[in-house]
Amino acid sequence: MPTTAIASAEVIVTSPGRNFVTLQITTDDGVVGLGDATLNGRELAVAVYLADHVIPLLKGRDAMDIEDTWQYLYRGAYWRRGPVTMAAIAAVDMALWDIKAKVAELPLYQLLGGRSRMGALAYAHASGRDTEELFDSIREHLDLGYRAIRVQTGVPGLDSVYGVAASAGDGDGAEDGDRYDYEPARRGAGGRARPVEETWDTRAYLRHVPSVFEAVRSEFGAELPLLHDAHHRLTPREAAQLGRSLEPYDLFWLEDCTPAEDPTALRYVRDHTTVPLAIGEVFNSVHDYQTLITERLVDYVRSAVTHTGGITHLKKLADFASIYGIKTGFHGPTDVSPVGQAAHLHLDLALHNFGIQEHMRHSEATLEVFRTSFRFEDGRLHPGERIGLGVEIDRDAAREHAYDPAYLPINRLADGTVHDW
Ligand code: KDG
Ligand code: MG
Repeated sequence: MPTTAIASAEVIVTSPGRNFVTLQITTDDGVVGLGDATLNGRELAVAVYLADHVIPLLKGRDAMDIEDTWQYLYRGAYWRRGPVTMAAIAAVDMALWDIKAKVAELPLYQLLGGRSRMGALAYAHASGRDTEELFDSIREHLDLGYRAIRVQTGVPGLDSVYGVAASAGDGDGAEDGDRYDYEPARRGAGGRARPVEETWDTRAYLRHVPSVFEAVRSEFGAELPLLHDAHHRLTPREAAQLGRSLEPYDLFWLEDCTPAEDPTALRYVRDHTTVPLAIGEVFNSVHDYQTLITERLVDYVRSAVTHTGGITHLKKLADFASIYGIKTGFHGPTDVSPVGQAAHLHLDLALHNFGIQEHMRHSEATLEVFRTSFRFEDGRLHPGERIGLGVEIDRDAAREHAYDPAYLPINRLADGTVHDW
């Protein structure tokens, strides 16, 4: 038996501001690896999948055999893909890469090919219910050092819009009195949480958004890279209209303009607008991208390591995309834990076709549980020089935060129909 045989594996569920699921794998000679398995709003499904169906298969396997373990868990399940399975495999995969890099006594990026750059250009989320709030938020992020900004805005006539900061202290995980610029999953003690229901009006949104980008460009100039997320809400025709109306403002990308499960929708969008397109945060396999990549229907692939089968699979996706000149823009919301974000940063340093990295700052409470060595300099993120992924979990701090059910909001149209968000 090699000393790198897996001795034990454990699922850690903790909720420092929001819920996280982490897999901790330990080898016979005591090397510990961490993997992120957080599936926002459906966290316990992955925790149970890991505990009941994956951990019993891991004991005794050589932690060094990462590709073989990936294929064993993926093909062995028979049921291919799906967010729960792929998040579970992702967590195992990340933990094994963490172990391998620790055994090699190297930061993980060295095993992924070494550095292609000194840091990963990161974009932050700025938002406001109106232009004044939005400008304040953009200025705040520029002052923090960000050099690329995602712009989300309230829409006249709509009470609230997903992704737009509102007041805090309302169970969203932000500190009392703070704004939050991340996408909330609403928490509720004792399992009483229910999704918030928001009303959506596409015509009002399509009328308003171009005027916001016009204002942002005239205030902040032509150079600042600007991004926008449409959260899968538009039909292909509406998305084409939005793309065209945003062309004068030179976006870095328009994200998730149509429902992601229909790749053919983007053919129509592509035919009608030159706005750069990004999609993929809800995908969980390289196969989800096959049409989009081979037909060059997108410019950026948006997967998260946590939801797309881990480092092994995300590297395959990035390499596949690179053949078509498509770049990465990995999904980095706060529901990807610091462990998952560390994996992104190591890939970002190493991959030749890196594009940009999403960065939503984790709360202080989260960073007391997950201790990172990240650096942020001149708008660029770096995972630090610790060996492995470079993240440690404080188990005592983790125990202080019990799981608290949380759900993403539901959108409804004025007639009551449930809509994409
Ligand atoms: O869990 C869902 C969030 O991660 C998602 O809404 C965030 O769209 C998002 C983004 O681009 O970060
Ligand atoms: Mg998004």
